[in-house]
Amino acid sequence: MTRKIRKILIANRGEIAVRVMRACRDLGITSVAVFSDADRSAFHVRMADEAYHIGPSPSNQSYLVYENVINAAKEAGADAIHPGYGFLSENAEFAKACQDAGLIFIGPKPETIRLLGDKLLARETAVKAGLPVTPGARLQDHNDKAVAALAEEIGFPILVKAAAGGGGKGMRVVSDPAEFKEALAGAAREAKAAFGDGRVYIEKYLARPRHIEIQILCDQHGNCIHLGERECSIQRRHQKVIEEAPSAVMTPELREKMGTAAVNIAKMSGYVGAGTVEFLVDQDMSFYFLEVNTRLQVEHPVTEMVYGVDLVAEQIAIAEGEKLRYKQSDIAIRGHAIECRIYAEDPEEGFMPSTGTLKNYRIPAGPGVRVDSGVVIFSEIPVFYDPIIAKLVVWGRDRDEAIRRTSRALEEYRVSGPKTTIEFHRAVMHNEKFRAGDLSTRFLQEEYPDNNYIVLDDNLRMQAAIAAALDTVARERKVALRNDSADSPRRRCGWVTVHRRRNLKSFGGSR
Ligand code: MV4
Repeated sequence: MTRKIRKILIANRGEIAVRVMRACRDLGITSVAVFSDADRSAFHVRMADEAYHIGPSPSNQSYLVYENVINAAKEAGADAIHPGYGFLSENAEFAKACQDAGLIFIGPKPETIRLLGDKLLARETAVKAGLPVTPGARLQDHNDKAVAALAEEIGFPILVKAAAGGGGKGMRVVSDPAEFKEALAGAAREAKAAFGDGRVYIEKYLARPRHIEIQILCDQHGNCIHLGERECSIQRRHQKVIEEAPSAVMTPELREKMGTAAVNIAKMSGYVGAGTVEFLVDQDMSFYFLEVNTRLQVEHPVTEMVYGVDLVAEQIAIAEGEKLRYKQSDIAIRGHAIECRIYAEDPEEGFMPSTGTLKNYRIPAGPGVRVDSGVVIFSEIPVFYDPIIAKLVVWGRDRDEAIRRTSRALEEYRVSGPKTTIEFHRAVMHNEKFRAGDLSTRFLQEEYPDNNYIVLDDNLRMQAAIAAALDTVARERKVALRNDSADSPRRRCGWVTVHRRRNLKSFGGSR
């Protein structure tokens, strides 16, 4: 059964709301924004065809109040709701409420969201579907002597995880058997407080894995394909910072194996829509199922760029009941893409959110460059939400070209007002381990232990010295213009020497 979608309400804000609206416009679908008090004149509101106010600034009084969102959709006469990421995107109750209101929820079925949202049930589904998992177990009774025996059998270090967890909450690493009981109780208590669900389980702890995830697309007719992997190891405090596709260590054989595994758990769970299957990959390239994200992810554009697929357009087609337009054999990778998440955070102050007005904002462009921005010049960055302001996504023929173009694009980016992570990304693009593709989830901790990423390498030190010298000379001769306003002293590299020539012949043309 197919049902044409004419109007979509986007239950989100910022760059992802804008991203979904662009797909709507490409498809001739009317887009409806929702907004809180703080977002009255936000970019996503200006980009929409229509907009509805849904409450005060705090998200638990606006973007998270699903009755308000559904009422707006009904009032607008929308056919469907796209939840973006975060907010209500993985809320099974919300997906069900959409269904009950006669609205298409652009995502998996409520039952699938519920099943995979429970990390323990997801793990058990993965086992049933034949996916490798790290040695581990469900725990019935924490005081059971068998539990201690089980831990010994698995071997330390052991990781205690919360069934309701995600994003690292309710996790405990245990290296010493003596600390085991206390860790179990602590994790259970924390999980109970955070999620109202104190169930925990244990797994063998991998100390220095990569985080690699597989993108999947499944239609309502039982067809399911994968679109390769994204390498997401560069993260801090469970927040991804840089992602890329493909992974520098991937082989076609391993991609095929991991992709098939992802498709298998999708089929086992009755998956419909776009989704992501996360894996940990060990130094010896063994991979282990981690969890399934039942939403469009922040980092989806790197997959779009290397596979030439519009994932949001595919989500919409799937929601309309269309059959997948691609067979697995149609999916071919081309080149390399890197995403830098541009956060309004101050790397020099421990990545504290930095709010205020964007007094200057100029985004890069040129070959291979895509910027998914949620803001424009003079936008206000509110304190209430995730501080992501844009994603810089860059394509190259190979990883090396993608890195060089990313560096160039980062140089071109201009932001004044709030502090951003742009400088931080510039440092990583010059990092030798990064350039070698030598990554793990501990990359940032190991490379920048005190957040002191502003360690100039020889090349940058030289550039800075030359720029400082030129600066002095330029000031004396009064022939230099600063090419843009920027707050960082490192941007002295961006001074331009302007040669003014007195005796230029006029060619008669007007300028
Ligand atoms: C692990 C692990 C090592 N061993 N499981 C972190 C969040 C949650 N989704 C699962 N996580 C991990 N599970 C085992 N058996 C290490 C992590 C982990 C991690 C995983 C992906 C990306 C970043 C991470 C940062 C710290 C820990």
